[in-house]
Amino acid sequence: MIPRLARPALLAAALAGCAGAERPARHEIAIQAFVYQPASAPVRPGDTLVFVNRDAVPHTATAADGAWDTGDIPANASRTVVVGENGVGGYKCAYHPTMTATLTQAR
Ligand SMILES: [Cu+2]
Repeated sequence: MIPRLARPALLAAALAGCAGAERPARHEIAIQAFVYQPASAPVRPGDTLVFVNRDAVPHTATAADGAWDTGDIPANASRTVVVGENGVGGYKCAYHPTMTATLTQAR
């Protein structure tokens, strides 16, 4: 038999394990020197992406398939998007085609 005092700890551990798998995550992606950092981020639907532009010029983060778009991210500003059901794939800056990065399926 499990001692009474152990039960809350076991329950908390079980809930923490569950929450770790399902709670939406927040991913900060910096844009610095015309590069997305990190260039590849593992995400799940419902996760939040925060793009922080540390350059002196505006950028965007625009899905290659057009599914989502931050719109303009002014210098030293940030924009937030929520990952959709089919949110994985490449994205780029609408102004600077060499700026590319990828969202991958988190496991
Ligand atoms: Cu750009």
